[in-house]
Amino acid sequence: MTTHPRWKHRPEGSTWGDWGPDDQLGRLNLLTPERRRRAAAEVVEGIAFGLSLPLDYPGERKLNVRRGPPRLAPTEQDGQPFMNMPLNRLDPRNTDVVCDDQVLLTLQYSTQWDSYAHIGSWFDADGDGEPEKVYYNGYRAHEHVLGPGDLRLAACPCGADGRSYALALGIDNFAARPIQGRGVLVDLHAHFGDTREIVGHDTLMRVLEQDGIRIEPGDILLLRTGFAELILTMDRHPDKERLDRSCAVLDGRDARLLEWISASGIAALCADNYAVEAYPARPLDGPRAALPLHEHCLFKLGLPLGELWWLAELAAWLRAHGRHRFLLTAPPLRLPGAVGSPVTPVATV
Ligand code: UVW
Repeated sequence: MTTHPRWKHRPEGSTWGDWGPDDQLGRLNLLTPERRRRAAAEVVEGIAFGLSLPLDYPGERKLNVRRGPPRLAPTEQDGQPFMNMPLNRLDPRNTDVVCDDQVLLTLQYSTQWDSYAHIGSWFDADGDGEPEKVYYNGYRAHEHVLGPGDLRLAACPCGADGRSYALALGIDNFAARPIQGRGVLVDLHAHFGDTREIVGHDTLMRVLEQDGIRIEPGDILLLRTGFAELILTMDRHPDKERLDRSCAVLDGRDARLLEWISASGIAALCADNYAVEAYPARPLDGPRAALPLHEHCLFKLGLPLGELWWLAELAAWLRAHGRHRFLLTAPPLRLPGAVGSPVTPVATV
C-alpha cells in the first residue's frame, strides 16, 4: 500500500494520490502521447486561432480590485532608460538603437491559467482532528506555498527580498510538461446570448446533447459565454455592474455538475469569463467554499482552470464548419514559484 507523506485523509471526491504521492499535475497526467496524437488528428485545415485577450484587458481594477493592468517600463543602466537608446553612447562606432523593457504584471489579470496553488482549503489532512491550510495532494501552506513572513522564503530561488513562492504546485509545472491536447468548445453564448444563465448539470447536458458534442477523458473543455466579447466592447473601462448581470457561468454549488466534471475525465476546464463559475456563488449556510468549483477542480481533482480566454473567433469558425474539436496548445509562462500565469493559447483546426 502506498503511504502518503503529507496526508492520512484525503477530501471526499478528491484524486489525491491517484497519480503518486508527490504528484503535482493532477488531470494533466491524462494528456498522454496517444491523446496528443488524437488531438493532432483534428488539424485538418491548418488554420490557427489565438485565444488570448490583449493582456491589458479587462482594464482598470474593476473585476478584481487586487489585480491591475500591466505596467511597462524601460530597463535601466546607470540611470539611463533603455528605450530608443543609441549604443553609440557606449562606443561611437556603434550604429545600433536599443529598446529593452520590463513589466509589472498581475499574473491573473487577463487570459490566464490558475495553478493548484491558487486555491486551497482548511482540511484535516493529517487526521489530528484540527484542519490545516492545504492544497492539492496535501501540499501545505507556509511549507510548500510561501508568502510574506514564511522563513523558508529566504532559501527560495526568489532570494531574500522575494515575498511569495510556490515551492510545489507552481504554474511552471504546467509549462515543464506543457498543456497540449484536444480542445472541445461548447458555445453557451449560442444558446443563451448575453443573458446571465447559471448553468448547472442539467442545462449543460442539454446543450451537449442539442449540439451533438461528445466529451472524452483527456479532453480540455472550453466554454464560450460571450463575456470576453462584452469586455472588449468596453474598451478598457469595464462596466462591472453590467458584466455581473451578463453571460453564462457555471453553478459551482450544483453537486451533480461537480460529479460530472469528476466523471467526465476532462483534463482542464476553461472559459472566456471571469471565474468559470458564478462568483459570488449561490448562498449557502454554514462552512463552505466561496468558490466551490475552484475548490472541486484545483483543490480536490487537480484540474487546471483557464479564465478570460478569447473564444469568439474560434467559436464562429467551428460553428460555420460543424465542428467542436481542435488541437489546443496552451502552456503558461514557465515562471518558477508563481501561482497563476497569463497564457497565449493556440487552437489549430
Ligand atoms: C476569483 O478570484 C473569483 O477567481 P480567480 O481568482 O480564479 O480569477
